[in-house]
Amino acid sequence: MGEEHNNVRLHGMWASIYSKRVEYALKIKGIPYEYVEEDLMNKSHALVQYNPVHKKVPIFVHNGMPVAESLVILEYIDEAWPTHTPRLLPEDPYERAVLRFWANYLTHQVRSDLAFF
Ligand SMILES: N[C@@H](CCC(=O)N[C@@H](CS)C(=O)NCC(=O)O)C(=O)O
Repeated sequence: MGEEHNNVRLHGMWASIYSKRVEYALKIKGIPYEYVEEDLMNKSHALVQYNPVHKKVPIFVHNGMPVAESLVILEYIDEAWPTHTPRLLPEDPYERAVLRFWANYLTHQVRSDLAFF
């Protein structure tokens, strides 16, 4: 897919570590994007429409197609922009599995440590 056909928008929230994950990934890979700050006390129609299951940020919208869940988004970015280095996930399947384990562990740890964020 050519760069000129990429319309990338990120719906996030300034204090969300999950949103930050995706912001950093886009910056590290040099992918231009539009950022939409969400008020989680007054969620936008777009947020609810794009993530009807969880209604949470981050939501990544690529050419009108929404992707939810920060770790899923990171993998999507790596796969959709394969020539943009560095790669976010290792090539080696075992190393990818180890990374996924620790990413999941941290996600669940943070979730139990911080009730709201
Ligand atoms: N597992 C999700 C967690 C996302 C999440 O918890 N987002 C929070 C902000 S940090 C949110 O949108 N909360 C709004 C709500 O729970 O209504 C991910 O990794 O993207």
